[in-house]
Amino acid sequence: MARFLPFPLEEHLVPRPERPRLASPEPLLFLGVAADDAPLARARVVIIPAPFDQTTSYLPGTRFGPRAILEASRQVEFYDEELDREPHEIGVATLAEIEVQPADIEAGLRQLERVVAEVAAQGKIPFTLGGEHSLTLAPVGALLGRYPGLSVLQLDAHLDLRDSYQGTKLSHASVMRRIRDLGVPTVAVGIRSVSREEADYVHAEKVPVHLAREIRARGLDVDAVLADLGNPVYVSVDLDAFDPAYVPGVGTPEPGGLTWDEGLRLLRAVCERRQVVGCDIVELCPIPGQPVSDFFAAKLANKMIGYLGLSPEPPGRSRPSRRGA
Ligand SMILES: [Mn+2]
Repeated sequence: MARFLPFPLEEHLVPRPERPRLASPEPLLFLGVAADDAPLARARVVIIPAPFDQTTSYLPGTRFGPRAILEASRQVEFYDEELDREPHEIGVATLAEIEVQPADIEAGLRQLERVVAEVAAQGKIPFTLGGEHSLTLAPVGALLGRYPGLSVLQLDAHLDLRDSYQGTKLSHASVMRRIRDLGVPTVAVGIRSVSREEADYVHAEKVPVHLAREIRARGLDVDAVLADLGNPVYVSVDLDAFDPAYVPGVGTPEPGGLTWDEGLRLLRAVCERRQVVGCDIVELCPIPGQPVSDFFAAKLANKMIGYLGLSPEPPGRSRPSRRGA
């Protein structure tokens, strides 16, 4: 027995490997275009990732939305065959993610509002990637100061016109009510989920609503939507406006939604015929292992940037002189 002892246990340990250094995460940039190639100074569109996820009521996970869109955007083709151009050539810069406080929605909204206000002050178009829909209050609030005649085009399955939901007035289910409280007219397209309270509000306030059911029955009447819209316009795209067959990864999926082509036709028309001064794509709730929704959102963002290139420029924007000062 004795010959087995003593046995220095240390010799029996697996030698400690050299721990490989973790690569520090690269900042995610839209389309993967390097910051040197897309400087903020030359950007007409500024991407603002905003991972809000505090009031999601069905499926949480929208905090992962912005990162998933930026990841997927690296696979989006630069060239757009519809427009015969590369949309990013108008200048696209990507900012760092907005810091969101889990227990303080208002702090995150204030930060987003400040960032959007600064982007707009520089004559650029703020393009927020969500994140849950409650975030839209911040960019609309920020832009309202610059554009008093602002109106909002909302693509959505839900009206989001509840006075409050689950105890908060800042819920994603109340965001359009808060925006209308600011005196901003809203036009809703793709709606197919309505509460009794919202139906009563729509009738009392004469909110223009283009129901998905009517769009399915008679086709999408782009002229009718535009006739309801003022100028300039903020465009808020809740991905659940589209049918979940196209984009299942959303916080609150609803059957019977818009097609990809209907959405594009409407977005192109509003960019061509109105001054679009800001926009967002919200409510992406990525499904692990199933990137179709992430890619849908990323490609939609790139299409939207292409259409923004067709939109009249905001007043006061000075193009950098090629000859210099
Ligand atoms: Mn919705």
